[in-house]
Amino acid sequence: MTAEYKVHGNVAVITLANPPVNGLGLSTRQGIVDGLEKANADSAVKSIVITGAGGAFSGGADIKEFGTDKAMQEPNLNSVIAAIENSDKPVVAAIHSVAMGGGLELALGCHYRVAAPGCSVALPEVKLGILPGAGGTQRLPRVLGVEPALNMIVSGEAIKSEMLAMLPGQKLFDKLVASPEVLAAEALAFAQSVADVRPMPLVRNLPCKHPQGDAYFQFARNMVKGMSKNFPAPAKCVDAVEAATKKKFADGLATEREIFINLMWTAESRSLRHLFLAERAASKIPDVPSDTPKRDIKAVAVIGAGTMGGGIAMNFLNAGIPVKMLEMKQEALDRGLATIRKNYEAQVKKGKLKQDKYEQRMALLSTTLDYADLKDADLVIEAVFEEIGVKEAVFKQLDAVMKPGAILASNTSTLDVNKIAAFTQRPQDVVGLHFFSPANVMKLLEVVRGDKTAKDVMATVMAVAKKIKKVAVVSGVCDGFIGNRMIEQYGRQGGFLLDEGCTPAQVDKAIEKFGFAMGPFRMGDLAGNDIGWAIRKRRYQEKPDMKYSKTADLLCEKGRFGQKTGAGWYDYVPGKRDAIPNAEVVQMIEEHRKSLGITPRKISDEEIVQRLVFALVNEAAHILEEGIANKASDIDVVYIFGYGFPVHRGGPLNYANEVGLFNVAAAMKRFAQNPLDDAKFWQPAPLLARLVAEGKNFQ
Ligand code: 3H9
Repeated sequence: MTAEYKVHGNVAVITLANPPVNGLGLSTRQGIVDGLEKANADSAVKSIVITGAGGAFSGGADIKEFGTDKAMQEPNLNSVIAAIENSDKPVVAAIHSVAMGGGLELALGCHYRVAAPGCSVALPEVKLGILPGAGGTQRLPRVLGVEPALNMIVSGEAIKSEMLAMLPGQKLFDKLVASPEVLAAEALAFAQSVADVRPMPLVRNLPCKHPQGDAYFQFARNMVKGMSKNFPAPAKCVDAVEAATKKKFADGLATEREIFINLMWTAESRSLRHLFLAERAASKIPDVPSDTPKRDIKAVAVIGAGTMGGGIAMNFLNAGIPVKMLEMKQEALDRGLATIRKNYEAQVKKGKLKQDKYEQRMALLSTTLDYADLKDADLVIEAVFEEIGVKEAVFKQLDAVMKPGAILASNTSTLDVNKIAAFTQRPQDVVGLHFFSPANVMKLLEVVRGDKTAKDVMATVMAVAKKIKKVAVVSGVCDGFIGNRMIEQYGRQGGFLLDEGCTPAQVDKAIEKFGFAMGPFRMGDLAGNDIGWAIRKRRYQEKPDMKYSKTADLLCEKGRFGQKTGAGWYDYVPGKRDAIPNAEVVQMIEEHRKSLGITPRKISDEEIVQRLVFALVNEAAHILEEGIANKASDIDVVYIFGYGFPVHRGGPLNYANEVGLFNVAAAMKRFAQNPLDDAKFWQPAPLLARLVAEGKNFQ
């Protein structure tokens, strides 16, 4: 049982004890009901307190139970709340730290609520593609008022208990105690003080009205529609709260329940729930236990003050960690510093950063031209030119000056981390930290584990990633690691589609409609087409059998490198990012097609999307089988946080599972029949073929 029962004087205390966040799984729900029964049967008990052990009152329903029989098994959360409401003795919720989702709903079912300050209060179900399904949409408007409640339900954002306690007329908290330390004693005293009060108050009996009724809900609907185009849940939250204002409580509850169950089965909700768990699972490395000792990272050094180096430095400054930045020339340092300043000043201007915080961060930054000045850093990250000879020079110098135990990291996006490690006498301290540009904004961090990287180095960098608010995913060593290795196949398909009859705008539009933030050609223009060109030139030498469309090379030969040159696949007006289709580029593609003797055909959006996305899936299956990625969900996390893959589809492998792996493999076999495509690539990866044969999904 994951709820404890104790009696203090004449108050029974039921303590949720289901770490890490007292999720309301079946055994906890049963524990609450059993506790209530015991308390009601004990004549010495006059009132009841429900609270949570450890660092949470409750984080809500147990997300890991969703999709299993246990989620719906009685007592379900609504039955638990009904048992509280029907209790003969008053029930007081003693709320602290975290009261979210079903946890808050549980508290709203209690007769009274006593809260500690600093508690994060939220109905975050919308972030999982559902809505509160245990009365939250019906009870919260009754205690906070319709508008504040709807804002909380639609945004899912947490608000601190002390802020909520200040809302005029709020009935959420009966008492806000002075500090978390006194909560237990104050809740007991409160429970004693209300032991004989009859009738006992119930939130369900409070009125729920909005003075502007229909007009307000129409306005809310319009707002929500604009904000959440790929997700059904936010609009449904409005429906449920409207029901609270228009229907009897029991009928409103039934409406909420029906919507909750329908949303739970949507692909969008499955994707969001998958991502919630995937993001947290990514930080776990199978052979590196969570109690692995970590090295202390108190000071960081960054080699290179270019766009990447500056962005990397900002992450640490933002987290309060001092950074020393090294460059070869003073001018380069000055330029780097000026860019960092400019970035922070833009944030100050927008009101996102306070002036004093900006100054504090800049005060943590120092610069040097001398490697010897880096010797005391605990972690050094190299962000210099992507060329193995340059890396060799840097790592040899670092090896000579850095103190023993310092972690030596490379921000390489393509080079062999094992080779880089071998430039030093301490390969166990070398790791890849592949940041994504702009490094101060993008959440993804690929942590590249070399063959000799020590386990405590891995544990340390994963913890550091969390500190600087990155989502870190571990990759083994291979060309392009997880993300760029996959994107190369996606890019190749983009090229073949042009050869066969598409325009860049047609391809981009199709995949953007699918939900990608940007299609492959707009992305190429943003990143710089010359980068892909350099990689292809290398590939032509290394893998002469690999087939590529030549259109991208022709584009680069015209100097159309993308936004930075004002011209790429599209044209750009200086200072703007809008992609304007260019007739000459389209003509260039047509002429190239003609030169190959290809008659263009009309290609459907469906084929475009399948070829681009399934190319990612097939390469991902190879990556998984080779052990480059530890698990399928890691690959989804890489694509969601680093490559603009649509969140509502949950990442390429979750999407493939949703489509059905049999269908994915069948499409690949079809694509292999296309003589203009790459038949060899489209052979389903052995892992994929095996999963299809066994009727299984990517796990
Ligand atoms: C709901 O309540 C539906 C009801 O309306 C209706 C029901 C009928 N369940 O985030 P962290 C785990 S829907 C299971 O790194 P933090 C998490 O997986 C639910 N596990 O910590 C991780 O496990 P592990 C509505 C949960 O301190 C560990 O806790 N509630 C749950 O940064 C630490 O998580 C939500 O959506 C859960 N509900 O943040 C709340 N929550 O160590 C979602 C967390 O094995 N949770 N875990 O990887 C959060 O927002 C944050 O986790 C929280 C803690 C703020 C609680």
